[in-house]
Amino acid sequence: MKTVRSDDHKFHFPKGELSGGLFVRPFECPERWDYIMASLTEAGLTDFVDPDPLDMDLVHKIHDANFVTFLQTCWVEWVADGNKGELIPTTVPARRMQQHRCPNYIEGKAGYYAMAIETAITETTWKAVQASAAIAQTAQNIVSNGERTAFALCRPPGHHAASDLYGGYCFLNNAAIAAQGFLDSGATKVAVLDVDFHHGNGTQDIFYSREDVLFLSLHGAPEDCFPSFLGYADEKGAGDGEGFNVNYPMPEGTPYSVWGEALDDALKRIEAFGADAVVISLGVDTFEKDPISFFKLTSDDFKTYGGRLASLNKPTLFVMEGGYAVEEIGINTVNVLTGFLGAASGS
Ligand code: SP5
Ligand code: ZN
Repeated sequence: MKTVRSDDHKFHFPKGELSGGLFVRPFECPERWDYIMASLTEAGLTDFVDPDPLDMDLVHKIHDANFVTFLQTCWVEWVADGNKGELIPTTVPARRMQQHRCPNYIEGKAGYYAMAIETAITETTWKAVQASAAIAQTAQNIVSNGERTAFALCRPPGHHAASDLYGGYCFLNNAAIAAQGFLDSGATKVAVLDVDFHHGNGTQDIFYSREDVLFLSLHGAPEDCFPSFLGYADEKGAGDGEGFNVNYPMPEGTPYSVWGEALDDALKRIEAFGADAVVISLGVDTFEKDPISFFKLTSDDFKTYGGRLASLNKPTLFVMEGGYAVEEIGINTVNVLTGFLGAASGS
């Protein structure tokens, strides 16, 4: 299987993340990429490919034009306003405020576009964000052109980014861009299965009113963890999209025996939907030792469920999302992929 990757991920590395009342070294750090690359190499998955240039028309099918302009220009405006540190907003549109009026000044604009404020933006963030989205798009093209599977080694991740929202370490929604790419390349129905520990609020929101993309997410219950304000089981889609959004919120301590049952249900629904292609939002922060999450999957469980994903027998694109137990992120990610490849070749 091909892995699409780029050294440009290194251009996004803020010094700080707001966490526990401190400005800490970000959990979403460049070494995550290094460990994944090392484990891919060790497993013999060395078919590495550079991304093609980013197709901005495709990005604009998923993201609001003013939001994209904000990402492109925010750093220059932030510095021009006399700010010395990394870009983090202090005010956000909360209940009964004017949440649809974007301020003119940069700190207000950043708050307008933020869904969380832990995520700092730096001078070179946009460069990394573009490469990450290009990786997803290139890997999607590889699968659309006939490969059974491909791995988009995206960094920064994307599933918390909505049409006009960034945060949760995400800026452009790589998985959503790939799903749209599949449709534009001839697929009629695409399923996005989000197995990151956190609810894929951005992907859900982007496709909430659409029947051509089935979104399913297995995650920590929103009343107990990030992103806190979306991901309940009764969010089932709206309008034409009604019935095409499926959430599996689960409590603290959830082991694979329970998580795997939710996965089986999700796989049945993808089958019944008749997806032509499947995008896996692959976060490995469901791992028992993840520092910011609370599920209890073991490294072996990742291999097991990789095999389950292959049983769908559909063109499958893996898009990297979260995972913060840095020393084990490589082995856990590669276990999903080798689990998939082992079962795929056996079927
Ligand atoms: C892509 C992805 O996985 N994004 C996750 C973003 C989570 N950011 C905020 C998490 C706050 C967690 N606080 C945990 C404190 C643990 N003691
Ligand atoms: Zn996550």
